[in-house]
Amino acid sequence: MFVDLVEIEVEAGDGGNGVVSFHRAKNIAKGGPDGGDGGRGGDVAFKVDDNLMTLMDLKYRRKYAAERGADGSGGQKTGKDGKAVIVRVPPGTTIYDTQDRENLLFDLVDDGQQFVAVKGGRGGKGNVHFKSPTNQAPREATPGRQGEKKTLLLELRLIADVGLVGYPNAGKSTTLAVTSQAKPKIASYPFTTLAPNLGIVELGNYKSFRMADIPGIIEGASRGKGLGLSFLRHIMRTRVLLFILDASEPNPGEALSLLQKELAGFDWRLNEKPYVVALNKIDLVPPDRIDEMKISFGPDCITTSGVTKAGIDELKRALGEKLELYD
Ligand SMILES: Nc1nc2c(ncn2[C@@H]2O[C@H](COP(=O)(O)OP(=O)(O)OP(=O)(O)O)[C@@H](O)[C@H]2O)c(=O)[nH]1
Ligand SMILES: [Mg+2]
Repeated sequence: MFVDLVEIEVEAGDGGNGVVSFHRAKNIAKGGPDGGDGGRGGDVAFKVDDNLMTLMDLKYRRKYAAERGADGSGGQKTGKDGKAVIVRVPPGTTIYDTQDRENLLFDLVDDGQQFVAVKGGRGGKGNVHFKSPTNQAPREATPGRQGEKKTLLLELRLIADVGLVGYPNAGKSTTLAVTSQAKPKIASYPFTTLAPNLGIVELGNYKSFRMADIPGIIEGASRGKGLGLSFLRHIMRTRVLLFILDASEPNPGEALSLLQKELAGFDWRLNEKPYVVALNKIDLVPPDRIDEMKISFGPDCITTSGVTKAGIDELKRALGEKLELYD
Protein backbone atom coordinates (compact mmCIF):
# COMPACT_ATOMS: atom_id res chain seq x y z
CA MET A 1 0.00 0.00 0.00
CA PHE A 2 1.22 3.49 -0.83
CA VAL A 3 0.71 5.95 2.03
CA ASP A 4 1.72 9.56 1.56
CA LEU A 5 -0.10 11.43 4.32
CA VAL A 6 -0.24 10.59 8.02
CA GLU A 7 -0.91 12.34 11.29
CA ILE A 8 1.04 11.17 14.30
CA GLU A 9 1.64 12.15 17.90
CA VAL A 10 5.16 12.61 19.21
CA GLU A 11 6.02 12.92 22.87
CA ALA A 12 9.49 13.60 24.15
CA GLY A 13 10.46 12.22 27.56
CA ASP A 14 10.12 14.32 30.71
CA GLY A 15 13.27 15.20 32.57
CA GLY A 16 14.05 13.21 35.72
CA ASN A 17 13.72 14.94 39.09
CA GLY A 18 16.56 16.36 41.11
CA VAL A 19 16.65 14.88 44.62
CA VAL A 20 17.30 15.90 48.19
CA SER A 21 19.96 13.80 49.84
CA PHE A 22 22.72 14.27 52.43
CA HIS A 23 26.08 12.68 52.62
CA ARG A 24 26.16 9.90 55.20
CA ALA A 25 29.35 8.31 56.51
CA LYS A 26 30.40 6.58 59.69
CA ASN A 27 32.44 9.35 61.21
CA ILE A 28 30.56 12.34 59.79
CA ALA A 29 27.54 13.26 61.82
CA LYS A 30 26.02 15.80 59.48
CA GLY A 31 27.18 15.45 55.87
CA GLY A 32 26.55 18.12 53.24
CA PRO A 33 23.91 17.94 50.52
CA ASP A 34 24.68 15.42 47.76
CA GLY A 35 21.38 15.00 45.86
CA GLY A 36 22.08 14.65 42.14
CA ASP A 37 20.27 16.05 39.09
CA GLY A 38 17.65 14.30 37.00
CA GLY A 39 18.58 12.99 33.54
CA ARG A 40 17.32 14.60 30.35
CA GLY A 41 14.22 13.19 28.68
CA GLY A 42 14.68 11.54 25.29
CA ASP A 43 13.91 13.42 22.03
CA VAL A 44 11.76 12.17 19.20
CA ALA A 45 13.54 12.66 15.90
CA PHE A 46 12.94 11.78 12.26
CA LYS A 47 15.64 10.35 10.07
CA VAL A 48 15.71 9.82 6.31
CA ASP A 49 16.14 6.26 5.15
CA ASP A 50 16.72 5.93 1.40
CA ASN A 51 15.32 2.41 1.43
CA LEU A 52 11.84 3.60 2.32
CA MET A 53 9.35 4.64 -0.35
CA THR A 54 6.18 5.36 1.64
CA LEU A 55 4.92 6.46 5.04
CA MET A 56 3.10 3.15 5.44
CA ASP A 57 4.81 2.08 8.68
CA LEU A 58 3.59 5.23 10.35
CA LYS A 59 0.02 4.54 9.39
CA TYR A 60 -0.09 1.62 11.78
CA ARG A 61 1.69 3.21 14.68
CA ARG A 62 0.39 6.65 15.47
CA LYS A 63 2.17 7.55 18.67
CA TYR A 64 5.88 7.79 19.38
CA ALA A 65 6.97 8.50 22.96
CA ALA A 66 10.56 8.73 24.12
CA GLU A 67 11.86 7.65 27.52
CA ARG A 68 11.78 9.80 30.63
CA GLY A 69 15.07 10.80 32.23
CA ALA A 70 15.84 8.97 35.47
CA ASP A 71 15.77 10.81 38.81
CA GLY A 72 19.04 11.83 40.38
CA SER A 73 20.34 10.06 43.48
CA GLY A 74 22.61 10.52 46.47
CA GLY A 75 26.36 10.83 46.10
CA GLN A 76 25.73 13.59 43.48
CA LYS A 77 24.72 11.00 40.90
CA THR A 78 22.93 12.36 37.85
CA GLY A 79 20.05 10.22 36.57
CA LYS A 80 20.42 8.50 33.22
CA ASP A 81 19.15 10.37 30.15
CA GLY A 82 16.01 8.94 28.54
CA LYS A 83 16.47 7.07 25.27
CA ALA A 84 15.53 8.98 22.13
CA VAL A 85 13.10 7.58 19.57
CA ILE A 86 14.18 7.83 15.95
CA VAL A 87 11.45 7.45 13.37
CA ARG A 88 12.62 6.44 9.91
CA VAL A 89 10.97 8.17 6.96
CA PRO A 90 11.45 8.13 3.18
CA PRO A 91 13.29 10.99 1.42
CA GLY A 92 10.85 13.73 0.53
CA THR A 93 8.98 13.70 3.83
CA THR A 94 7.75 17.14 4.82
CA ILE A 95 6.66 17.78 8.39
CA TYR A 96 4.02 20.24 9.57
CA ASP A 97 2.50 20.99 12.95
CA THR A 98 -1.20 20.10 12.69
CA GLN A 99 -1.98 23.34 14.58
CA ASP A 100 -0.29 25.36 11.87
CA ARG A 101 -0.46 23.65 8.52
CA GLU A 102 0.92 26.59 6.57
CA ASN A 103 4.17 26.49 8.42
CA LEU A 104 6.60 23.85 7.19
CA LEU A 105 8.69 22.64 10.11
CA PHE A 106 11.08 20.53 8.13
CA ASP A 107 11.75 19.05 4.75
CA LEU A 108 13.72 15.81 4.94
CA VAL A 109 15.61 15.14 1.75
CA ASP A 110 19.00 13.41 2.01
CA ASP A 111 19.72 9.93 3.30
CA GLY A 112 20.68 10.08 6.97
CA GLN A 113 19.39 13.62 7.46
CA GLN A 114 17.79 14.05 10.87
CA PHE A 115 15.32 16.42 12.48
CA VAL A 116 14.49 16.61 16.17
CA ALA A 117 10.74 17.21 16.28
CA VAL A 118 10.25 17.37 20.05
CA LYS A 119 12.93 17.91 22.67
CA GLY A 120 13.13 16.01 25.92
CA GLY A 121 12.70 17.95 29.15
CA ARG A 122 15.74 19.06 31.12
CA GLY A 123 16.47 17.18 34.33
CA GLY A 124 15.73 18.90 37.65
CA LYS A 125 18.49 20.11 39.97
CA GLY A 126 19.50 18.15 43.04
CA ASN A 127 19.94 19.85 46.42
CA VAL A 128 23.70 19.95 46.00
CA HIS A 129 23.13 23.09 43.89
CA PHE A 130 21.22 24.92 46.61
CA LYS A 131 23.93 24.99 49.23
CA SER A 132 24.89 28.53 50.28
CA PRO A 133 26.77 30.17 53.15
CA THR A 134 23.49 30.71 54.96
CA ASN A 135 21.98 27.34 54.09
CA GLN A 136 24.33 24.42 54.54
CA ALA A 137 21.57 21.82 54.49
CA PRO A 138 19.13 22.78 51.74
CA ARG A 139 15.99 20.69 51.48
CA GLU A 140 15.36 22.07 48.01
CA ALA A 141 15.48 20.28 44.65
CA THR A 142 13.61 20.93 41.40
CA PRO A 143 11.48 18.55 39.36
CA GLY A 144 12.39 17.67 35.77
CA ARG A 145 10.86 19.76 32.97
CA GLN A 146 8.16 18.28 30.82
CA GLY A 147 9.10 16.95 27.42
CA GLU A 148 7.55 18.64 24.38
CA LYS A 149 4.47 17.10 22.76
CA LYS A 150 3.16 17.73 19.28
CA THR A 151 0.76 16.38 16.74
CA LEU A 152 2.45 16.36 13.37
CA LEU A 153 1.30 15.99 9.82
CA LEU A 154 3.74 14.13 7.62
CA GLU A 155 3.38 14.51 3.91
CA LEU A 156 5.52 12.66 1.44
CA ARG A 157 6.51 14.42 -1.75
CA LEU A 158 8.66 12.19 -3.87
CA ILE A 159 11.93 13.62 -4.95
CA ALA A 160 12.23 13.53 -8.69
CA ASP A 161 13.60 15.81 -11.39
CA VAL A 162 10.92 15.08 -13.97
CA GLY A 163 7.23 14.43 -13.37
CA LEU A 164 5.03 12.58 -15.85
CA VAL A 165 1.59 14.03 -16.43
CA GLY A 166 -1.13 12.74 -18.72
CA TYR A 167 -4.56 11.31 -19.21
CA PRO A 168 -5.10 7.71 -18.13
CA ASN A 169 -3.87 5.18 -20.68
CA ALA A 170 -1.72 7.72 -22.58
CA GLY A 171 1.42 5.67 -21.94
CA LYS A 172 3.05 7.34 -18.92
CA SER A 173 4.09 4.11 -17.24
CA THR A 174 5.23 2.69 -20.57
CA THR A 175 7.43 5.76 -21.08
CA LEU A 176 8.95 5.29 -17.62
CA ALA A 177 9.50 1.61 -18.33
CA VAL A 178 11.31 2.18 -21.65
CA THR A 179 13.50 4.99 -20.32
CA SER A 180 14.52 3.49 -16.95
CA GLN A 181 14.92 0.25 -15.05
CA ALA A 182 11.57 0.76 -13.33
CA LYS A 183 8.91 -1.90 -13.89
CA PRO A 184 5.60 -0.16 -13.36
CA LYS A 185 2.34 -1.95 -14.09
CA ILE A 186 1.16 -1.30 -17.65
CA ALA A 187 -2.26 -2.25 -18.97
CA SER A 188 -4.74 -1.20 -21.62
CA TYR A 189 -7.28 0.29 -19.25
CA PRO A 190 -7.40 3.67 -17.51
CA PHE A 191 -6.16 4.11 -13.94
CA THR A 192 -3.74 1.22 -14.07
CA THR A 193 -1.30 3.24 -12.01
CA LEU A 194 -2.71 3.80 -8.54
CA ALA A 195 0.45 4.94 -6.79
CA PRO A 196 3.52 6.85 -7.94
CA ASN A 197 6.53 5.03 -9.40
CA LEU A 198 10.06 6.31 -9.55
CA GLY A 199 12.69 5.48 -12.13
CA ILE A 200 16.22 6.60 -12.82
CA VAL A 201 16.86 7.60 -16.41
CA GLU A 202 20.50 7.16 -17.46
CA LEU A 203 21.81 9.68 -19.96
CA GLY A 204 25.35 8.32 -20.32
CA ASN A 205 28.52 10.11 -19.16
CA TYR A 206 27.46 9.34 -15.58
CA LYS A 207 24.50 11.65 -15.96
CA SER A 208 21.07 10.59 -14.87
CA PHE A 209 17.81 12.01 -13.54
CA ARG A 210 14.89 10.74 -11.52
CA MET A 211 11.49 10.54 -13.12
CA ALA A 212 8.17 10.06 -11.30
CA ASP A 213 5.13 8.42 -12.85
CA ILE A 214 1.82 9.27 -11.19
CA PRO A 215 -1.80 8.15 -11.74
CA GLY A 216 -3.63 9.60 -14.74
CA ILE A 217 -5.51 12.87 -14.56
CA ILE A 218 -8.88 13.53 -16.17
CA GLU A 219 -10.97 16.60 -16.78
CA GLY A 220 -12.61 17.56 -13.48
CA ALA A 221 -9.84 15.98 -11.40
CA SER A 222 -9.48 19.26 -9.51
CA ARG A 223 -13.09 18.71 -8.41
CA GLY A 224 -12.28 15.18 -7.27
CA LYS A 225 -13.01 13.21 -10.46
CA GLY A 226 -11.08 10.05 -11.17
CA LEU A 227 -8.37 9.64 -8.57
CA GLY A 228 -8.41 13.38 -7.92
CA LEU A 229 -5.32 15.53 -7.90
CA SER A 230 -3.70 14.67 -4.60
CA PHE A 231 -0.99 12.70 -6.39
CA LEU A 232 0.15 15.93 -7.97
CA ARG A 233 1.89 16.72 -4.70
CA HIS A 234 4.52 14.26 -5.83
CA ILE A 235 5.45 16.36 -8.82
CA MET A 236 5.38 19.67 -6.95
CA ARG A 237 9.11 19.53 -6.39
CA THR A 238 10.11 18.29 -9.82
CA ARG A 239 11.96 20.74 -12.03
CA VAL A 240 10.51 19.73 -15.37
CA LEU A 241 7.18 18.21 -16.36
CA LEU A 242 6.75 15.68 -19.13
CA PHE A 243 3.29 15.70 -20.62
CA ILE A 244 2.42 12.40 -22.29
CA LEU A 245 -0.30 12.76 -24.90
CA ASP A 246 -1.93 9.99 -26.90
CA ALA A 247 -1.25 11.02 -30.50
CA SER A 248 -3.77 8.48 -31.81
CA GLU A 249 -6.61 10.39 -30.14
CA PRO A 250 -8.45 13.01 -32.21
CA ASN A 251 -7.23 16.13 -30.40
CA PRO A 252 -3.99 15.94 -28.42
CA GLY A 253 -3.68 19.74 -28.38
CA GLU A 254 -6.91 20.04 -26.48
CA ALA A 255 -5.78 17.27 -24.12
CA LEU A 256 -2.71 19.36 -23.28
CA SER A 257 -4.69 22.48 -22.44
CA LEU A 258 -7.16 20.51 -20.32
CA LEU A 259 -4.29 18.94 -18.39
CA GLN A 260 -2.73 22.34 -17.81
CA LYS A 261 -6.07 23.65 -16.58
CA GLU A 262 -6.34 20.83 -14.06
CA LEU A 263 -2.77 21.45 -12.87
CA ALA A 264 -3.58 25.11 -12.30
CA GLY A 265 -6.60 23.99 -10.26
CA PHE A 266 -4.21 22.18 -7.93
CA ASP A 267 -1.43 24.72 -7.72
CA TRP A 268 -0.64 27.44 -10.25
CA ARG A 269 3.08 26.93 -9.66
CA LEU A 270 2.86 23.65 -11.57
CA ASN A 271 2.12 25.58 -14.73
CA GLU A 272 5.19 27.73 -14.25
CA LYS A 273 7.44 24.73 -14.59
CA PRO A 274 9.29 24.15 -17.84
CA TYR A 275 7.94 21.20 -19.75
CA VAL A 276 8.44 18.81 -22.61
CA VAL A 277 5.60 17.20 -24.54
CA ALA A 278 5.72 13.62 -25.80
CA LEU A 279 3.22 12.79 -28.50
CA ASN A 280 3.09 9.10 -27.80
CA LYS A 281 1.70 6.10 -29.70
CA ILE A 282 2.90 7.45 -33.07
CA ASP A 283 3.10 3.85 -34.28
CA LEU A 284 -0.70 4.15 -34.56
CA VAL A 285 -0.62 7.42 -36.51
CA PRO A 286 -0.10 7.94 -40.25
CA PRO A 287 3.16 9.80 -41.10
CA ASP A 288 1.55 12.90 -42.63
CA ARG A 289 -0.54 13.40 -39.50
CA ILE A 290 2.63 13.13 -37.38
CA ASP A 291 4.26 15.90 -39.41
CA GLU A 292 1.19 18.07 -38.97
CA MET A 293 1.24 17.63 -35.20
CA LYS A 294 4.96 18.33 -34.96
CA ILE A 295 4.42 21.69 -36.63
CA SER A 296 1.50 22.67 -34.43
CA PHE A 297 3.22 21.68 -31.16
CA GLY A 298 6.56 23.30 -31.87
CA PRO A 299 10.10 22.42 -30.82
CA ASP A 300 9.44 21.23 -27.26
CA CYS A 301 7.43 18.34 -28.57
CA ILE A 302 8.92 14.92 -29.27
CA THR A 303 7.05 12.17 -31.08
CA THR A 304 7.46 8.82 -29.39
CA SER A 305 6.31 5.25 -29.31
CA GLY A 306 6.61 3.10 -26.23
CA VAL A 307 6.12 0.07 -28.48
CA THR A 308 8.68 0.64 -31.27
CA LYS A 309 10.79 2.92 -29.00
CA ALA A 310 10.91 5.53 -31.75
CA GLY A 311 11.84 8.94 -30.35
CA ILE A 312 12.72 7.61 -26.90
CA ASP A 313 16.42 8.56 -27.05
CA GLU A 314 15.49 11.96 -28.39
CA LEU A 315 13.03 12.36 -25.52
CA LYS A 316 15.68 11.51 -22.92
CA ARG A 317 18.04 14.03 -24.50
CA ALA A 318 15.37 16.74 -24.56
CA LEU A 319 14.63 16.17 -20.88
CA GLY A 320 18.31 16.20 -20.01
CA GLU A 321 18.77 19.50 -21.83
CA LYS A 322 15.74 21.08 -20.13
CA LEU A 323 17.04 20.02 -16.75
CA GLU A 324 20.41 21.53 -17.45
CA LEU A 325 18.82 24.74 -18.67
CA TYR A 326 16.74 25.07 -15.49
CA ASP A 327 19.30 23.77 -13.04
N1 LIG B 1 0.46 1.23 -29.73
C1 LIG B 1 0.99 1.77 -28.64
N2 LIG B 1 0.51 1.44 -27.43
C2 LIG B 1 1.08 1.99 -26.35
C3 LIG B 1 2.15 2.93 -26.44
N3 LIG B 1 2.48 3.30 -25.20
C4 LIG B 1 1.67 2.64 -24.36
N4 LIG B 1 0.81 1.85 -25.04
C5 LIG B 1 -0.24 1.02 -24.49
O1 LIG B 1 -1.24 1.84 -23.91
C6 LIG B 1 -1.79 1.22 -22.75
C7 LIG B 1 -1.63 2.13 -21.57
O2 LIG B 1 -0.27 2.27 -21.25
P1 LIG B 1 0.23 2.71 -19.80
O3 LIG B 1 1.68 2.95 -19.90
O4 LIG B 1 -0.27 1.76 -18.77
O5 LIG B 1 -0.55 4.09 -19.67
P2 LIG B 1 -0.60 5.09 -18.42
O6 LIG B 1 -0.61 6.46 -18.99
O7 LIG B 1 0.45 4.76 -17.45
O8 LIG B 1 -2.04 4.75 -17.84
P3 LIG B 1 -2.62 4.94 -16.36
O9 LIG B 1 -1.62 4.39 -15.40
O10 LIG B 1 -3.86 4.18 -16.37
O11 LIG B 1 -2.84 6.40 -16.19
C8 LIG B 1 -1.06 -0.11 -22.60
O12 LIG B 1 -1.83 -1.12 -23.20
C9 LIG B 1 0.23 0.12 -23.37
O13 LIG B 1 0.78 -1.07 -23.88
C10 LIG B 1 2.62 3.25 -27.75
O14 LIG B 1 3.53 4.06 -27.94
N5 LIG B 1 2.00 2.65 -28.80
MG1 LIG C 1 0.32 4.16 -15.54
